Amino acid sequence: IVGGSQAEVETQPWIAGIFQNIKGTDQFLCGGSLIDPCWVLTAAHCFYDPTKKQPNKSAYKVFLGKSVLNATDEHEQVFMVDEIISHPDFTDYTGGNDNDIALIRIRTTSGQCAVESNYVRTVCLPEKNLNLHDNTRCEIAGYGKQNSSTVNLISQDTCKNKYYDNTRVTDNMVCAGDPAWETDACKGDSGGPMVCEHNGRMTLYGIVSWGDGCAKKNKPGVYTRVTRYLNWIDTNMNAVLTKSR
Ligand code: 4AZ
Repeated sequence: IVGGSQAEVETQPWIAGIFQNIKGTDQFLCGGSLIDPCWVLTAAHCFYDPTKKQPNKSAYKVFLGKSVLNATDEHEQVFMVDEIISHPDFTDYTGGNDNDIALIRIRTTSGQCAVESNYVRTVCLPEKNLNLHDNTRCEIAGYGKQNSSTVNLISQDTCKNKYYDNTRVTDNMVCAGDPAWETDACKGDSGGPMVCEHNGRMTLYGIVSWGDGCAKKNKPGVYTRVTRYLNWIDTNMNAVLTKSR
């Protein structure tokens, strides 16, 4: 996050940190959001590797309840990954990052999912046709330097036709930015949540996906529009349930 402020994990207790083991060391890869005790929603581009058909599940670890990146937090919970489901129509960077969404199922070594606490909690998914007003203030969080901030939703028309070119921003995306362009999601925040308050609940409205740079004038952050994937999420979570029984 650029231009944000320090945040404790209690203010965004659904935020997940996804790490990848590279040559024996765990490196931070992406953020994510806990949507069910056993499932984290993140961005497909986090796992995109044109040289591999399937990511190597055993290389990843997921942390919940963690306020700081490089130290053990007494409230953290750590998990292995037993499923990574990237959207089959994800178009990668060259295709514009459309359908940038992935589900990962988490398990402790003893087979448990997340345990709710003040530090670990699921976030609500939006209702089906939720279309929040332009300028709605939303919160973004990540494990970047300063890790929480607010941005305003930007109209689809303005984002498509004024800030980016019309073909890059699809209806599966939603743009958000700071009116002064001082704060934004940035490298390392990918996959993490953009939550907006709706009917008194913090609702997962976007997933950090892409943007032209960070906090650049007229170049808002672009987020995966979660409302477009509610059926996909449901179907895939249930398919895995059925498979493992
Ligand atoms: C990135 O590289 C990235 N300003 C994430 C978000 C944005 C730009 C880049 C949006 O992960």
